[in-house]
Amino acid sequence: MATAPGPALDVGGGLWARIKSVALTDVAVLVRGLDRNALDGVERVLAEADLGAAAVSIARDLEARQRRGELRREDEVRSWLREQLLAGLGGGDPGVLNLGPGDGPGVILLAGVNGAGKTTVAARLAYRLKQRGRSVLLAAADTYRAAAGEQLLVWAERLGIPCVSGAPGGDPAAVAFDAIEAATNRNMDAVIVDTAGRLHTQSALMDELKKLLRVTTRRRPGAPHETLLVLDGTVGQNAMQQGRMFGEALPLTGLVITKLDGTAKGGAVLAMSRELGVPVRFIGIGEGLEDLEAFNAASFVDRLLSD
Ligand SMILES: Nc1nc2c(ncn2[C@@H]2O[C@H](COP(=O)(O)OP(=O)(O)OP(=O)(O)O)[C@@H](O)[C@H]2O)c(=O)[nH]1
Ligand SMILES: [Mg+2]
Repeated sequence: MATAPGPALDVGGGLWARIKSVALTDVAVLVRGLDRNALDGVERVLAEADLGAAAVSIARDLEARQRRGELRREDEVRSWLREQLLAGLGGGDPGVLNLGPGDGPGVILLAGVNGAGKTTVAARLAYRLKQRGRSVLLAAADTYRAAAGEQLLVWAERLGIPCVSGAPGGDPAAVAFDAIEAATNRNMDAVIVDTAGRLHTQSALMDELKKLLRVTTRRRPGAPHETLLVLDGTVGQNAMQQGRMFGEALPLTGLVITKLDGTAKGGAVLAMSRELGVPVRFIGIGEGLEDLEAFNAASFVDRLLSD
Protein backbone atom coordinates (compact mmCIF):
# COMPACT_ATOMS: atom_id res chain seq x y z
CA MET A 1 0.00 0.00 0.00
CA ALA A 2 1.39 3.36 -1.00
CA THR A 3 1.06 5.79 1.82
CA ALA A 4 2.13 9.30 1.11
CA PRO A 5 3.68 10.71 4.24
CA GLY A 6 1.25 13.15 5.80
CA PRO A 7 2.43 16.45 7.22
CA ALA A 8 4.63 15.83 10.20
CA LEU A 9 2.78 16.16 13.46
CA ASP A 10 4.22 18.89 15.56
CA VAL A 11 3.61 17.61 19.05
CA GLY A 12 5.31 20.60 20.56
CA GLY A 13 8.49 18.67 21.32
CA GLY A 14 11.39 20.02 23.26
CA LEU A 15 9.55 19.46 26.53
CA TRP A 16 12.64 17.95 28.10
CA ALA A 17 14.85 20.81 26.99
CA ARG A 18 12.42 23.26 28.56
CA ILE A 19 12.22 21.29 31.80
CA LYS A 20 15.99 21.15 31.95
CA SER A 21 16.30 24.85 31.44
CA VAL A 22 13.91 25.71 34.27
CA ALA A 23 14.78 23.01 36.75
CA LEU A 24 17.99 21.18 36.03
CA THR A 25 20.49 23.85 35.13
CA ASP A 26 22.65 23.18 38.13
CA VAL A 27 24.21 19.70 38.33
CA ALA A 28 24.09 19.77 42.11
CA VAL A 29 20.35 20.33 42.05
CA LEU A 30 19.43 16.70 41.73
CA VAL A 31 21.49 15.70 44.71
CA ARG A 32 20.02 18.41 46.91
CA GLY A 33 16.58 18.00 45.42
CA LEU A 34 14.64 20.47 43.34
CA ASP A 35 13.74 23.66 45.14
CA ARG A 36 10.29 25.24 45.06
CA ASN A 37 11.25 27.49 42.16
CA ALA A 38 12.45 24.61 40.05
CA LEU A 39 9.39 22.51 40.81
CA ASP A 40 7.09 25.41 39.96
CA GLY A 41 9.06 25.73 36.74
CA VAL A 42 8.46 22.08 35.87
CA GLU A 43 4.76 22.47 36.56
CA ARG A 44 4.62 25.60 34.42
CA VAL A 45 6.39 23.96 31.49
CA LEU A 46 4.00 20.97 31.66
CA ALA A 47 0.99 23.27 31.89
CA GLU A 48 2.22 25.27 28.91
CA ALA A 49 2.32 22.03 26.94
CA ASP A 50 -1.43 21.76 27.67
CA LEU A 51 -1.16 18.87 30.08
CA GLY A 52 -3.95 20.24 32.24
CA ALA A 53 -4.41 18.62 35.64
CA ALA A 54 -1.64 16.15 34.88
CA ALA A 55 0.91 18.99 35.10
CA VAL A 56 0.13 19.48 38.76
CA SER A 57 0.07 15.80 39.69
CA ILE A 58 3.30 15.02 37.86
CA ALA A 59 5.11 17.96 39.46
CA ARG A 60 3.86 16.93 42.93
CA ASP A 61 4.93 13.36 42.43
CA LEU A 62 8.34 14.54 41.26
CA GLU A 63 8.70 16.63 44.39
CA ALA A 64 7.82 13.68 46.65
CA ARG A 65 10.27 11.39 44.91
CA GLN A 66 12.98 14.00 45.10
CA ARG A 67 12.38 14.39 48.80
CA ARG A 68 12.69 10.64 49.29
CA GLY A 69 16.01 10.77 47.50
CA GLU A 70 14.81 8.90 44.45
CA LEU A 71 15.55 10.16 40.95
CA ARG A 72 19.07 11.36 41.61
CA ARG A 73 20.32 11.62 38.07
CA GLU A 74 19.08 13.57 35.11
CA ASP A 75 18.47 10.45 33.05
CA GLU A 76 16.47 8.99 35.93
CA VAL A 77 14.22 12.03 35.99
CA ARG A 78 13.83 11.86 32.25
CA SER A 79 12.86 8.20 32.07
CA TRP A 80 10.56 8.59 35.07
CA LEU A 81 8.82 11.46 33.31
CA ARG A 82 8.51 9.36 30.16
CA GLU A 83 6.79 6.63 32.20
CA GLN A 84 4.45 9.17 33.78
CA LEU A 85 3.41 10.53 30.40
CA LEU A 86 2.97 7.06 28.93
CA ALA A 87 0.96 5.80 31.90
CA GLY A 88 -1.82 8.28 31.17
CA LEU A 89 -2.18 7.17 27.59
CA GLY A 90 -3.39 3.63 28.11
CA GLY A 91 -2.31 0.65 26.09
CA GLY A 92 -3.79 -1.03 23.08
CA ASP A 93 -2.63 -1.81 19.61
CA PRO A 94 -2.33 1.42 17.67
CA GLY A 95 -4.45 1.48 14.56
CA VAL A 96 -6.11 -1.88 15.06
CA LEU A 97 -9.90 -1.69 15.04
CA ASN A 98 -11.85 -4.36 16.88
CA LEU A 99 -14.32 -5.87 14.41
CA GLY A 100 -15.73 -8.44 16.81
CA PRO A 101 -15.72 -12.23 16.58
CA GLY A 102 -16.29 -12.39 12.84
CA ASP A 103 -19.76 -13.93 12.88
CA GLY A 104 -21.12 -10.76 11.33
CA PRO A 105 -19.97 -7.23 10.65
CA GLY A 106 -17.95 -5.31 13.19
CA VAL A 107 -19.75 -2.11 14.11
CA ILE A 108 -17.84 1.10 14.67
CA LEU A 109 -19.81 3.97 16.13
CA LEU A 110 -18.49 7.52 15.87
CA ALA A 111 -19.69 10.32 18.11
CA GLY A 112 -18.68 13.89 18.84
CA VAL A 113 -19.93 17.46 18.67
CA ASN A 114 -20.51 19.20 15.36
CA GLY A 115 -17.42 20.04 13.44
CA ALA A 116 -15.15 17.70 15.41
CA GLY A 117 -14.45 15.65 12.31
CA LYS A 118 -16.75 12.59 12.58
CA THR A 119 -17.73 12.40 8.94
CA THR A 120 -14.20 12.77 7.64
CA VAL A 121 -12.98 10.27 10.25
CA ALA A 122 -15.70 7.83 9.10
CA ALA A 123 -14.42 8.15 5.54
CA ARG A 124 -10.79 7.82 6.60
CA LEU A 125 -11.42 4.75 8.74
CA ALA A 126 -13.38 3.20 5.86
CA TYR A 127 -10.45 3.95 3.57
CA ARG A 128 -8.04 2.44 6.06
CA LEU A 129 -10.05 -0.78 6.40
CA LYS A 130 -10.49 -1.02 2.65
CA GLN A 131 -6.73 -0.64 2.16
CA ARG A 132 -6.36 -3.64 4.45
CA GLY A 133 -8.71 -5.75 2.37
CA ARG A 134 -11.82 -5.36 4.54
CA SER A 135 -15.26 -4.74 3.11
CA VAL A 136 -16.91 -1.71 4.68
CA LEU A 137 -20.33 -0.13 4.64
CA LEU A 138 -20.94 3.45 5.77
CA ALA A 139 -24.06 4.42 7.68
CA ALA A 140 -25.19 8.04 7.55
CA ALA A 141 -27.00 8.23 10.87
CA ASP A 142 -26.73 12.00 11.00
CA THR A 143 -30.25 12.70 9.75
CA TYR A 144 -30.53 16.03 11.56
CA ARG A 145 -28.46 18.11 9.18
CA ALA A 146 -29.72 17.86 5.60
CA ALA A 147 -26.28 18.04 4.02
CA ALA A 148 -24.73 15.48 6.35
CA GLY A 149 -25.93 12.37 4.54
CA GLU A 150 -24.82 13.83 1.24
CA GLN A 151 -21.35 14.57 2.58
CA LEU A 152 -20.91 10.93 3.58
CA LEU A 153 -22.36 9.73 0.28
CA VAL A 154 -19.78 11.76 -1.62
CA TRP A 155 -17.04 10.08 0.39
CA ALA A 156 -18.59 6.64 -0.14
CA GLU A 157 -18.71 7.15 -3.90
CA ARG A 158 -15.16 8.38 -3.94
CA LEU A 159 -14.06 5.32 -1.97
CA GLY A 160 -16.27 2.95 -3.97
CA ILE A 161 -18.06 1.60 -0.93
CA PRO A 162 -21.78 1.33 -0.16
CA CYS A 163 -23.57 3.81 2.07
CA VAL A 164 -26.90 3.43 3.83
CA SER A 165 -28.72 6.62 4.68
CA GLY A 166 -32.16 7.64 5.91
CA ALA A 167 -34.63 10.33 5.06
CA PRO A 168 -33.71 13.79 6.38
CA GLY A 169 -35.25 14.09 9.83
CA GLY A 170 -35.63 10.32 10.01
CA ASP A 171 -34.68 8.03 12.87
CA PRO A 172 -30.89 7.58 13.08
CA ALA A 173 -31.31 4.33 15.01
CA ALA A 174 -33.28 2.94 12.06
CA VAL A 175 -30.39 3.88 9.75
CA ALA A 176 -27.93 2.00 11.96
CA PHE A 177 -30.30 -0.98 12.08
CA ASP A 178 -30.70 -1.04 8.27
CA ALA A 179 -26.96 -0.65 7.76
CA ILE A 180 -26.13 -3.62 10.00
CA GLU A 181 -28.84 -5.62 8.24
CA ALA A 182 -27.42 -4.76 4.81
CA ALA A 183 -23.84 -5.53 5.85
CA THR A 184 -24.89 -8.83 7.41
CA ASN A 185 -26.76 -9.89 4.26
CA ARG A 186 -23.77 -9.00 2.14
CA ASN A 187 -21.31 -10.73 4.43
CA MET A 188 -19.35 -7.55 4.96
CA ASP A 189 -16.63 -7.03 7.54
CA ALA A 190 -17.50 -3.65 8.99
CA VAL A 191 -20.12 -0.94 9.38
CA ILE A 192 -19.02 2.56 10.28
CA VAL A 193 -21.82 4.68 11.74
CA ASP A 194 -21.56 8.46 11.42
CA THR A 195 -23.79 10.35 13.84
CA ALA A 196 -25.12 13.87 14.37
CA GLY A 197 -23.03 16.36 16.32
CA ARG A 198 -25.88 18.65 17.16
CA LEU A 199 -29.61 18.46 17.86
CA HIS A 200 -31.98 21.11 19.21
CA THR A 201 -30.59 20.39 22.69
CA GLN A 202 -27.60 18.57 24.07
CA SER A 203 -29.73 16.18 26.11
CA ALA A 204 -31.75 15.33 22.98
CA LEU A 205 -28.48 14.43 21.28
CA MET A 206 -27.42 12.18 24.16
CA ASP A 207 -30.84 10.50 24.19
CA GLU A 208 -30.64 9.91 20.46
CA LEU A 209 -27.18 8.38 20.79
CA LYS A 210 -28.32 6.13 23.63
CA LYS A 211 -31.24 4.93 21.54
CA LEU A 212 -28.94 4.32 18.58
CA LEU A 213 -26.72 2.30 20.87
CA ARG A 214 -29.63 0.20 22.19
CA VAL A 215 -30.94 -0.55 18.71
CA THR A 216 -27.45 -1.42 17.46
CA THR A 217 -26.91 -3.87 20.31
CA ARG A 218 -30.35 -5.37 19.81
CA ARG A 219 -29.70 -5.96 16.11
CA ARG A 220 -26.21 -7.30 16.70
CA PRO A 221 -25.37 -8.44 20.24
CA GLY A 222 -21.86 -7.37 21.19
CA ALA A 223 -22.04 -4.33 18.91
CA PRO A 224 -20.82 -1.66 18.71
CA HIS A 225 -17.36 -3.19 18.82
CA GLU A 226 -15.81 0.23 18.85
CA THR A 227 -17.34 3.44 20.12
CA LEU A 228 -14.96 6.22 19.23
CA LEU A 229 -15.29 9.78 20.42
CA VAL A 230 -13.99 12.28 17.90
CA LEU A 231 -12.56 15.40 19.54
CA ASP A 232 -11.19 18.56 17.98
CA GLY A 233 -7.66 18.78 19.37
CA THR A 234 -7.57 22.55 19.15
CA VAL A 235 -10.35 23.32 21.64
CA GLY A 236 -8.62 22.32 24.87
CA GLN A 237 -10.81 22.33 27.99
CA ASN A 238 -13.97 22.39 25.87
CA ALA A 239 -13.04 19.03 24.44
CA MET A 240 -12.63 17.73 27.97
CA GLN A 241 -16.17 18.74 28.90
CA GLN A 242 -17.51 17.21 25.72
CA GLY A 243 -15.60 14.06 26.47
CA ARG A 244 -17.12 13.71 29.90
CA MET A 245 -20.62 14.25 28.53
CA PHE A 246 -20.29 11.65 25.77
CA GLY A 247 -18.48 9.30 28.13
CA GLU A 248 -21.51 9.29 30.42
CA ALA A 249 -23.86 8.42 27.57
CA LEU A 250 -21.71 5.92 25.68
CA PRO A 251 -19.22 3.18 26.58
CA LEU A 252 -16.24 4.73 24.80
CA THR A 253 -13.49 2.44 23.55
CA GLY A 254 -11.24 5.15 22.24
CA LEU A 255 -10.60 8.73 21.24
CA VAL A 256 -9.84 10.13 17.83
CA ILE A 257 -8.24 13.53 18.17
CA THR A 258 -8.39 15.63 15.02
CA LYS A 259 -6.81 18.83 13.76
CA LEU A 260 -3.47 18.25 15.40
CA ASP A 261 -1.78 19.54 12.26
CA GLY A 262 -0.46 22.99 12.81
CA THR A 263 -0.80 22.96 16.59
CA ALA A 264 2.15 22.59 18.89
CA LYS A 265 -0.06 21.47 21.74
CA GLY A 266 0.68 17.77 21.90
CA GLY A 267 0.08 17.74 25.62
CA ALA A 268 -3.65 18.18 24.96
CA VAL A 269 -3.76 14.62 23.65
CA LEU A 270 -2.29 13.40 26.88
CA ALA A 271 -4.60 15.45 29.04
CA MET A 272 -7.71 14.24 27.25
CA SER A 273 -6.81 10.59 27.41
CA ARG A 274 -5.75 10.84 31.02
CA GLU A 275 -8.78 12.72 32.26
CA LEU A 276 -11.31 10.66 30.34
CA GLY A 277 -9.58 7.36 31.05
CA VAL A 278 -9.96 6.39 27.39
CA PRO A 279 -7.02 5.58 25.11
CA VAL A 280 -6.26 7.69 22.07
CA ARG A 281 -6.54 5.45 19.01
CA PHE A 282 -6.08 7.77 16.04
CA ILE A 283 -5.00 11.33 15.45
CA GLY A 284 -6.00 13.57 12.57
CA ILE A 285 -3.18 15.57 11.06
CA GLY A 286 -4.86 17.03 7.99
CA GLU A 287 -7.95 16.85 5.83
CA GLY A 288 -6.82 14.22 3.34
CA LEU A 289 -7.71 10.52 3.35
CA GLU A 290 -4.21 9.60 4.47
CA ASP A 291 -4.09 12.14 7.26
CA LEU A 292 -5.35 9.88 10.01
CA GLU A 293 -2.49 8.29 11.92
CA ALA A 294 -2.68 5.31 14.22
CA PHE A 295 -1.73 6.72 17.57
CA ASN A 296 1.47 5.27 18.92
CA ALA A 297 1.84 6.35 22.55
CA ALA A 298 5.54 5.56 22.86
CA SER A 299 6.65 7.43 19.78
CA PHE A 300 4.32 10.29 20.68
CA VAL A 301 5.87 10.69 24.13
CA ASP A 302 9.35 10.39 22.67
CA ARG A 303 8.59 13.18 20.23
CA LEU A 304 7.14 15.28 23.04
CA LEU A 305 10.28 14.82 25.11
CA SER A 306 12.71 15.23 22.22
CA ASP A 307 15.44 17.81 22.67
N1 LIG B 1 -6.84 20.47 9.37
C1 LIG B 1 -7.63 19.44 9.69
N2 LIG B 1 -8.93 19.51 9.41
C2 LIG B 1 -9.71 18.47 9.74
C3 LIG B 1 -9.19 17.32 10.38
N3 LIG B 1 -10.21 16.45 10.58
C4 LIG B 1 -11.32 17.06 10.09
N4 LIG B 1 -11.04 18.28 9.57
C5 LIG B 1 -11.96 19.25 8.97
O1 LIG B 1 -12.92 19.68 9.91
C6 LIG B 1 -14.13 20.02 9.27
C7 LIG B 1 -15.29 19.31 9.94
O2 LIG B 1 -15.18 17.92 9.71
P1 LIG B 1 -16.44 16.97 9.61
O3 LIG B 1 -15.93 15.61 9.39
O4 LIG B 1 -17.45 17.48 8.67
O5 LIG B 1 -17.00 17.13 11.10
P2 LIG B 1 -18.27 16.47 11.75
O6 LIG B 1 -17.93 16.10 13.13
O7 LIG B 1 -18.81 15.41 10.87
O8 LIG B 1 -19.28 17.71 11.78
P3 LIG B 1 -20.89 17.68 11.85
O9 LIG B 1 -21.37 16.75 10.79
O10 LIG B 1 -21.27 19.10 11.64
O11 LIG B 1 -21.25 17.20 13.22
C8 LIG B 1 -13.95 19.62 7.81
O12 LIG B 1 -13.65 20.76 7.07
C9 LIG B 1 -12.77 18.67 7.85
O13 LIG B 1 -12.06 18.63 6.63
C10 LIG B 1 -7.78 17.27 10.68
O14 LIG B 1 -7.23 16.32 11.25
N5 LIG B 1 -7.05 18.37 10.32
MG1 LIG C 1 -20.66 15.13 10.00
